[in-house]
Amino acid sequence: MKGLTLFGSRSPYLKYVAVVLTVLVIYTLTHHGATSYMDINKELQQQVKQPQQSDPASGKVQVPEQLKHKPKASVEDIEKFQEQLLSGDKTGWEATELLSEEERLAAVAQVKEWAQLNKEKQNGKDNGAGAGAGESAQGQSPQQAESAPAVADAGSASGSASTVASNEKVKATFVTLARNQELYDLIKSIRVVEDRFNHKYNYDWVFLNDVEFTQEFKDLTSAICSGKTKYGLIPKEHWSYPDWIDLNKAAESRKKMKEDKIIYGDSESYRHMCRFESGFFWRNPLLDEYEWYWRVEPGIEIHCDLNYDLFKYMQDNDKVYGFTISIHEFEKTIPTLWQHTKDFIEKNPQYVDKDNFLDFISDDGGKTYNLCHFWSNFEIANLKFWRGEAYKAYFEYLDATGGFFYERWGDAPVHSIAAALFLPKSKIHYFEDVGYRHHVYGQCPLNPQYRYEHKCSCNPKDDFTFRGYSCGKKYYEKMGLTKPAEWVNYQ
Ligand SMILES: Nc1nc2c(ncn2[C@@H]2O[C@H](COP(=O)(O)OP(=O)(O)O)[C@@H](O)[C@H]2O)c(=O)[nH]1
Ligand SMILES: [Mg+2]
Repeated sequence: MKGLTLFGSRSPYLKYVAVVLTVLVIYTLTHHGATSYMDINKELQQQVKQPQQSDPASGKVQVPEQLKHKPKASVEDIEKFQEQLLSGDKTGWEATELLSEEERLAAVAQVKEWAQLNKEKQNGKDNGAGAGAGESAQGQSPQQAESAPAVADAGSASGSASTVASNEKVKATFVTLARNQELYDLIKSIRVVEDRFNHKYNYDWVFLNDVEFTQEFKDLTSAICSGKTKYGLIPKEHWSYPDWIDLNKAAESRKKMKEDKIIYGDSESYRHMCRFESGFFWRNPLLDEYEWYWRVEPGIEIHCDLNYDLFKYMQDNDKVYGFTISIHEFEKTIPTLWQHTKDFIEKNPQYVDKDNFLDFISDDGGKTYNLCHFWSNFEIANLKFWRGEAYKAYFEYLDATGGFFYERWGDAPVHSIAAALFLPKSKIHYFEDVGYRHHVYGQCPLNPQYRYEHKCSCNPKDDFTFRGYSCGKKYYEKMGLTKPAEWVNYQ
């Protein structure tokens, strides 16, 4: 083998270089605390097991004890080790066999010189002179940056914002609207959300239903949730026909939509659900104490470990609305939604943010809606947005038209249009790092290193982001984001 030939040769120069390099490698490993590949792996495992903790004083995430650097080897330790190594003592390593006496003495002299230089540098630093000179840069080298996962680790991204982070606990909760008969699909979702995320943070969970939850529902969900659980019966006025709705007209519309084979076209309860999610869930008194929510539906999956606090990320980075999947709406469910939206805006131009994201939802400057929306079965958002004047006025305007019943407006396009128009686009956050699935559509982070490090269980071939029916490509383009390097293979 080539390597052996090299060591086996009598070329004094190469052997000498090999020994000096070995010395430097050993020094680097011991001096910087990361003692071996095995140790790094152990540390990574510990990191996963350890919940992130905030320093009450600064609010910053603390480094778990196990990850703090081990005591550094002193220059003296290394010198001693090298002298032993080069002395001809054969314990451990037999490199000296390769050296002539002359070469050995030259190597010893070299190590001594190096040790002396290091001591001088160290003394200089202790005296405050030349601090930082010769220090390795704190940031990533270009090479490291290149090999970093293409999926931004929002955890570390939020690190930059930790200077403005408050140490108050985020006022956040999960919220789930569900039927009693969905219990067994739901507990699978809760289990995976807990395992991938919430067992580290113990956020509360609010359950809402238009009928009383069964005792079994409460017992099982309470057993799985790590935070407090709360169960709410939706008041009638949030889940019924408003008095201005013509019930015959609504029934006619359902009949027609059924004939046209529109999904949920003939369902009354689906319409109540969409209207509730649009205009009322955030008014439920159980949510009053919270500022943030994460919506979870029965049957969803989370594919990857989430090793940072997503709520805190949203809060610290001044975000308002977070999503995972964006998709086109079925046009036949919302034939007049955009016209009503334009009418509302004409009457209330003050609500449209100057840095809005209209580009994402319209391809012709607002003339028509391109049907793109954020899929609302996953939402991490600030309740203040729905509680605010603009959204409340918008919802009430839409509700008065009867479109939730005469057509079949979904809460997803309603939420998305509002977020795109009333928020600056910088407040919308795409959780590209959250592996997620609902029904047939899913998101699977495309970067293999990310999937490996976050123990993802998804197949990137199932990622929907860049497929034709998705709005993912448009989102990246209109938000000015760089697509993951792998995207071309998953269109
Ligand atoms: N309590 C209650 N929850 C409902 C009802 N219909 C739908 N949901 C919930 O509303 C959410 C969306 O409904 P789903 O059937 O999943 O609609 P899809 O995701 O659009 O297919 C889910 O969390 C359901 O559990 C209903 O009639 N009563
Ligand atoms: Mg669903």
